[in-house]
Amino acid sequence: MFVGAVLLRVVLAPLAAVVGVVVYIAYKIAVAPRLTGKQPNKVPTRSSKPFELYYFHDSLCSQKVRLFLAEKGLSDQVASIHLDIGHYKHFQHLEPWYLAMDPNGTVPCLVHDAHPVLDSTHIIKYLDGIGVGPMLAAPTEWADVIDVDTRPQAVGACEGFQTAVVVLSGQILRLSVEFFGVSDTFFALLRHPQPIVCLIRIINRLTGVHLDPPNVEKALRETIPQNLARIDKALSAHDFIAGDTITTADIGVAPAFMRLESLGLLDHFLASAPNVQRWWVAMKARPSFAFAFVDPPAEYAVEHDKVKAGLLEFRRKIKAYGPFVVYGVKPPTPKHLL
Ligand SMILES: N[C@@H](CCC(=O)N[C@@H](CS)C(=O)NCC(=O)O)C(=O)O
Repeated sequence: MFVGAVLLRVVLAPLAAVVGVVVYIAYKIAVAPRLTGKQPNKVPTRSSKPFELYYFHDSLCSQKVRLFLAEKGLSDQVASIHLDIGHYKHFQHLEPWYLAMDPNGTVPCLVHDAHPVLDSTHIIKYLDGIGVGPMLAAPTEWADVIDVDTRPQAVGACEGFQTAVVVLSGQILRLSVEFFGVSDTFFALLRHPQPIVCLIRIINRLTGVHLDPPNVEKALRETIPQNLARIDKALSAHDFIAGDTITTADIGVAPAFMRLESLGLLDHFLASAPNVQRWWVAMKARPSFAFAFVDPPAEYAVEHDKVKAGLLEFRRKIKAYGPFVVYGVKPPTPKHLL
């Protein structure tokens, strides 16, 4: 009797509570909505320009929108407002005034005529729909490569080209946590009003979940090579991914290519993709790149230099040992040994 009661109190009850919490969290993650599109609420504006873009300079989603704005010929009509999303300790995207505009607490957010438009894929669709500049929409068959899905379920399954690049970029998040302090990062992330989002970001940033070995292996061996092969095939027939002119297919993936380049991984992946190599040289020469890929504001120069030095060291290792060794993943068996 006594043993049974002790067992119930000390083992079974806490175990049931833990299982309950885990099931609840898993359920919340599975059904988590994604806030997208034009929001009904009006927000205070900060400039007289028609568009305001809240962005972080090294966010793939922000770079995609900046590239798109420049290709539309709208760069002069945009007021750019840089937010530190915690890489330099400020976590401005979690401040109440920003969360009132974007309850996701993510960048980018475009404000057009005082209305916030959320999510990079929806921002570019929205801008294509308001009749300014050239139409840039790619055929729907390219929709999966354009999207940057950072929701936990997508990252967890390493779905899609850009998500796989986000997985390999966990390295950059590690650098920022390493440089700017674990406890500061932890307490800052607690500020997010949605407990689930808050928990996931803490796990991601502090434990490097993005660098989960099976996920990294899938990114290196499958998701990225397969998508590059598909893009290379498309580029064998024309100058741009979806035809003879630039579209959101090219704009959508370009930041992921830039990220692979800054991690020192691009040469590895492009070795067997000659058409992508040619396309990438031509893409980088476009004037829109100067608007899209920028340094952070001068106040972050010292921190930015530290991150740059960390990346340089990471690239050196990739060059010396190759991505499989550096990410701790078993290399694929050479074809002749299969
Ligand atoms: N699907 C969204 C994803 C937005 C997103 O996750 N943005 C990242 C930067 S690329 C962010 O703001 N992260 C904030 C954080 O990790 O705390 C989009 O395409 O805009």
